[in-house]
Amino acid sequence: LVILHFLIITQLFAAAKDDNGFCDASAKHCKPGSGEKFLMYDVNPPEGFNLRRDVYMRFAIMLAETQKMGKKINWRLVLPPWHRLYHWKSGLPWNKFFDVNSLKTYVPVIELQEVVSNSITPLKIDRLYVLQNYENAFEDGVFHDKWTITDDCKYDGLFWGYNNITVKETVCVNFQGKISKLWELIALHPKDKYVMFSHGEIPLHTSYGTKTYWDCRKSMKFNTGLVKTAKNFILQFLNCKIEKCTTYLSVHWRRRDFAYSRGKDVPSLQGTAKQIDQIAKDNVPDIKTIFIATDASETEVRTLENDLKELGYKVNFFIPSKKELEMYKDGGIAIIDQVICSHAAFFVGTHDSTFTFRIQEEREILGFPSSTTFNRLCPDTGKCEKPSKWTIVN
Ligand code: GFB
Repeated sequence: LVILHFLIITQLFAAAKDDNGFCDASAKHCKPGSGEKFLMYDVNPPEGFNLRRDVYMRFAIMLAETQKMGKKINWRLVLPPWHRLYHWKSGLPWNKFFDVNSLKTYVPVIELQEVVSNSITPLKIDRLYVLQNYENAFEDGVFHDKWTITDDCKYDGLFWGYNNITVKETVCVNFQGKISKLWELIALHPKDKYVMFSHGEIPLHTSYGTKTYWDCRKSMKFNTGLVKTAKNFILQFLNCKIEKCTTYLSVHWRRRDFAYSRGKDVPSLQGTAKQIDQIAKDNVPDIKTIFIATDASETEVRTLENDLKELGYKVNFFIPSKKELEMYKDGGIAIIDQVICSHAAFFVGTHDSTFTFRIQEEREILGFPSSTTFNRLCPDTGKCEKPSKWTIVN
């Protein structure tokens, strides 16, 4: 195993030398055509924004960790546009939502549209690895990290709607285990310059919850315009101008598909206000201002708002103007909701929602006590497991 690992790393560095020219971590000195290589990936189309953020971290860490192992290697991670998300309508670059310069402090990244526009000819991906799960993940009752090249798969993506991207060779791979194992596939063809993995959600984190994970997570700062809009709202409606507010309680109330497909994990519409009231009384009895982030329908929103008002609360939602919606899109509005939730004195989320997880991480980065962060709405009756606490490691 050690020999195999050595061979792979040697091949990778040999390939890097062939191409001469390296990216530094900030990717400022990595000009197109200078020999850099591009690592591309996509995610199963039905997956939402916040799981995709997690998949980004897996790839970013995969690259950063390899860079740390010794010499610099000249790979850049290509940021896949937010294309045709199930919950959103349009495909957008990362800079709409994130501070891409901050991402670059962790690993060299580049927007896909830059790669495409920097390429003189239509972009031809050297190898597209279509990842798929094994039929039986627990052969002999054990989950082993492994991959097998097969001859049966279908690429179900659309290259993010770009019709000038093509592929030289498609390789079908059954894959399970840690993402760092993808280097073994890349090493099979060390001369490849553009390598893409489809179904990037299949490989697992190498270091979930570790310092490495949090270093990467901290670099995922939001677009400054979105943060500014959220902070203006907090100042104007929630009466707070500091990072750790003491003036309001926030709730992420996930509805839509969760309301019907996860009824056992979430409260009923009628039960929600009563539960928020109890949580507020038990934890922040002096607070009478509530901020609600939600994907609920207009009718559900009005019902909850009225119920909470009857219980004596001032209720706030971020309702974008037409211009703001046009400018920020659904994704930007979701981020503004997350930022507002993350600064509250106390936060209550929805069980198993990645939208909630990302708010909890943001609060860990801001330094809130974890008792004010890892809280959830419960079903009206029955069991209600406490949320796992993924606390920050500095
Ligand atoms: O982000 P996400 O993966 O979280 O998907 P889950 C939910 C999407 O719904 C978000 C919208 O990206 C938003 O567009 N959304 C949800 C919200 N809550 C809010 C909110 O409070 N405010 C705003 N503005 N928008 C996953 C789904 O959802 O759950 C998968 O993405 C699947 O498709 C899975 O359904 C079960 O992890 O909550």
